[in-house]
Amino acid sequence: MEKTWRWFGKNDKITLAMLKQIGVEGIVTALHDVPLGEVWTREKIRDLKEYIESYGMRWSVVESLPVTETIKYGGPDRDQQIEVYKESLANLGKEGIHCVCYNFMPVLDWARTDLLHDNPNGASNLYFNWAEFAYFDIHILKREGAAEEWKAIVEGNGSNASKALQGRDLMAEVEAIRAKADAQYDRELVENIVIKTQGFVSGNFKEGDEKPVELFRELLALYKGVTKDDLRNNMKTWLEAIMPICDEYDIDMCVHPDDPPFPILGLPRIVNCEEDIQWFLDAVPNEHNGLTFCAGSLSAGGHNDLTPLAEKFHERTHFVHLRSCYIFPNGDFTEASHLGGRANLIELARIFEKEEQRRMQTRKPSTQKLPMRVDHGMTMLGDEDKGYNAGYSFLGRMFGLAQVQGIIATVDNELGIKYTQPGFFG
Ligand code: DNO
Ligand code: MN
Repeated sequence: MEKTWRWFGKNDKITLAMLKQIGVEGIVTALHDVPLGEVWTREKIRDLKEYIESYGMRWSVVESLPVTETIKYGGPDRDQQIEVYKESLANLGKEGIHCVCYNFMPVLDWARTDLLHDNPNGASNLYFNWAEFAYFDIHILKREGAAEEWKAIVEGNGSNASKALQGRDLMAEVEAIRAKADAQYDRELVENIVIKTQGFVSGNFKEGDEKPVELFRELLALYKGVTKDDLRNNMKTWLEAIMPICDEYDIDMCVHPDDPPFPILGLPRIVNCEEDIQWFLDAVPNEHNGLTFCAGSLSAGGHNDLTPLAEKFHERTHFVHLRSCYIFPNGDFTEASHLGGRANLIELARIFEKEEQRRMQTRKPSTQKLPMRVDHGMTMLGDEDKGYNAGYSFLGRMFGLAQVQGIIATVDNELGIKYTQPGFFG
């Protein structure tokens, strides 16, 4: 696999020169300054690409070229937005970029309730607390029917969320939170769930948004009546529309799984388990329609067994996120060490290293490499003061990357593949 790193552009305090020192080979980034729904021009793409190349690395993956809400819920300007997307894709292809990550999660991209949860080692990790999330839904968002939905989940409606929460008196916990919550607590929760995580990934919310909760409600309203089947059909329509461009320019599309891997806030979610993955791959059977194998997002759901998933889907995986989650007995989850948790990254690295060998034999040079990044990392040793996006610390991610580099070198040794560590004389 190619060792890559998510970098947020020229203003990122973590510079390309720093990344070069820690063995990063390829960059994962986006044109973060282009507003949602506008075309990415060749000039802007080329400018960033050349800047990355001037540091001896390549722009390996676009994460993300965002799919606007209208394409997801099937709004009136959907066709126009699909055209915009196609134009951006063609421009990327013309500039020699061949891998694009996106997600099909309505409204909310990835979600956590606590961004600095204490780890036993004194560092911190991202954390998802179901009771806090339910409190946010019922009492801050005040979503219609939310309390009834949560009750049905807790009472056992057969869903994966219901299984995750088995035996937990979630409604009592929500009440306990409500009894102690004040305006500041609510504000912090909104910051964590909506602003600090969403701000830089979905483009829907921005730092400084005055009324994020109101904006949230407006976005949720767009999905009124949109079912899981509707969302699936909209994804299929969109994929079919863009595949000719992907064929022409040899672009791999890779959808990021839902995080957490459950439907939330009454919204349908369609990429969070084996059956979902199989569905979208079969719906559009073109090898350019592929998956971002995010071991972290998938392992946050007890229903997902990661090694068999990788064994099943490696040929349609075009981008890998190697991190792992730990699920507490009550169903909450946090990000584990890259050497622990539910995802066995050693086994996954073995599968994907073999997959890269296969790609060397079967694909054109432009899409032979299989890019991998460690995704999130701990916040540690003063990362807090360095200016970073939630989960995207410098030292914490570097620690994870070093561990994963060791795993890959070991696996390569077993497989008889020559491992190279960039940046050294030998
Ligand atoms: C979560 C992370 C996310 C991801 C976006 C993609 O696992 O990888 O930041 O990049 O959800 O849209
Ligand atoms: Mn991920």
